[in-house]
Amino acid sequence: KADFRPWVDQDLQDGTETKGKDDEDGDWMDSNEEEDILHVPYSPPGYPVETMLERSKDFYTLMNQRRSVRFISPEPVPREVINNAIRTAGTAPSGAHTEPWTFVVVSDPETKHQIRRIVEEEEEINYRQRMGDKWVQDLSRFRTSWIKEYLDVAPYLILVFKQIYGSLPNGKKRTHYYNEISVSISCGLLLAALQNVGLVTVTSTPLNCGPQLRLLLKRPANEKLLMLLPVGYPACEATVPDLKRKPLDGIVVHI
Ligand code: IYR
Repeated sequence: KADFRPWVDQDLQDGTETKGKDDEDGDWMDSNEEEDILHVPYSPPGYPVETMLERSKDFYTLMNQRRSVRFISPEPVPREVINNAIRTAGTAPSGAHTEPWTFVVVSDPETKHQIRRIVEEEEEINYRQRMGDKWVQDLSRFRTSWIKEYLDVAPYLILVFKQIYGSLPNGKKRTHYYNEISVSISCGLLLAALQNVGLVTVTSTPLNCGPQLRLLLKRPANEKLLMLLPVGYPACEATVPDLKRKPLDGIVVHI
């Protein structure tokens, strides 16, 4: 019965979805306890076709310049820019509008260093043992490794947590439907918002680091780390692999 959760897509189950003993008990919110919502008219801005074409091209051009960057400048970035990017991420749609995300922004150098210690220790084991030869070989052309200087150097580390359930002020729990895909969408918006202001990041998903990082950052048990984004200006000596993207006819099927 506890395992019947059809809103968790099979493909998105990663083990961290499994309810622990702690998650089982507790009072769950009933929908009849929720307030009713007023429905109001909605009329967002529209554009003439010409403008649509131009805007679609401009936005594509901007986003097509986004790259995963692992060489980040220590130069400070205004906190309000980061806050606005996170506000944008928080506009993502979510299952039953549960907004199941927490963005932890770390700028404290000591905490960044502790994060680096945890990530590098686990990633060394990942590269040497857990990932296996094939995975490590598949990555070799990207020149990644377990050494992650950007974790000390980037002015901000944004750790994105998915809340696998909600905790309401009345102590009751609320089901967070589709929490993983909801937070993943918000990460996509965050990447776009950062690109829009000329900042860079890399979508790192540190394998096996979630529990330790959650404890370090004093996050509650209903939160699981989904992504770690180091954010800043690109270092002037930054390089990226010369990757090509699939053309439109390789990714679209019109029927
Ligand atoms: N998480 C590791 C390894 C890694 C895995 C994939 I798949 C990549 O596209 C890149 C890296 C790391 O961050 O180094």
